[in-house]
Formats: sequence, structure tokens, C-alpha cells
Amino acid sequence: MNKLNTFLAAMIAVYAFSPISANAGDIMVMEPWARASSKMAKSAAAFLVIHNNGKQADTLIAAESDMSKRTEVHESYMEKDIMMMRHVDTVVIPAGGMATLKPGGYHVMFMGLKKPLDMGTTFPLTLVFEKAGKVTVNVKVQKAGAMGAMGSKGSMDHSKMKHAH
Ligand SMILES: [Cu+2]
Repeated sequence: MNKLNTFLAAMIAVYAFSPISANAGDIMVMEPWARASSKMAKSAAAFLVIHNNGKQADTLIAAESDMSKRTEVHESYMEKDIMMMRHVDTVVIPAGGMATLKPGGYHVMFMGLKKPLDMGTTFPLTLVFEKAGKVTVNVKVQKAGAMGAMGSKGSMDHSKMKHAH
């Protein structure tokens, strides 16, 4: 299979095995991915795109997983040229719009990882929305340093970012 077919197959697999819920809030979560973590890593992040096909805004209020002791929604920001991140209580997904969780911005943070994220594996992640309720997706683990759902190589190392909680 070429790269595109591999990607499409992966996307179909994600859709086929993820109970993507479009009820209530018309929320659709796409391209959930994370970076492989080292054996020593105590935290990891996941990224995804949330589409809201409804006529009302919805709000991401929590994230849940069995991968870590705590699972939080974070936002990265720059402070005096240093990339920091903080816990955010809500991410609004506008009506007919989307919210993107990506490196350098919003992300789901797994704090107190119970085991390393191994490249090529998937794990369930549940996002909790104010209106749509819970939406569970399977997060695909890309190689360390990946910058997108397709695994393109990037230079930012999330594990070295400082936390401000
Ligand atoms: Cu974080």
C-alpha cells in the first residue's frame, strides 16, 4: 500500500472501531494521535480535531483515560521565549466550526503515565463535552517527534516542556 492508502486504511480503522458519537451535540472527533513515549517518560500528550456540526457551540470539559493517573486538557503558550503549558477547564467548539488540538496548542495531557506509549499501538481516550456527553476514540501512537496524525517528523519535544499547573 502507498502512503495515502495506508493513511486511509488507518482512518477507516479509526472510524470502524471508535464509537464516534454524533448524538446531542453533533460532535465528531477526528485524527486522534499521540507520540510514542520513552520508557522514562512520566507524561505524554494526544492531539486531535473536534468538529461541531451542530447549530450550537459545545464545550470540551474533560478528558478521561486509563493510560495515566490524571488526564487533563492543556494549552501550550509562550512566556519569555519558553514554551509553557497550563491546564484549561474548557475548550469551546463553535457551532459549525472546529477546535484543533495540536503540538504547540491545545492537547490532552496524560500525567503519571502507567506504561509507555508504544509506536503503532492504539488506546482509548474519552472526551467529555458539555452538550454531546462522552465521545470515545482510539488514539494512534505515532513515532516520537511526530508532528501530525500522519506521523511527519518534527523537532518539538513535548516531554521537555515545562508545566505550570
Ligand atoms: Cu501538557
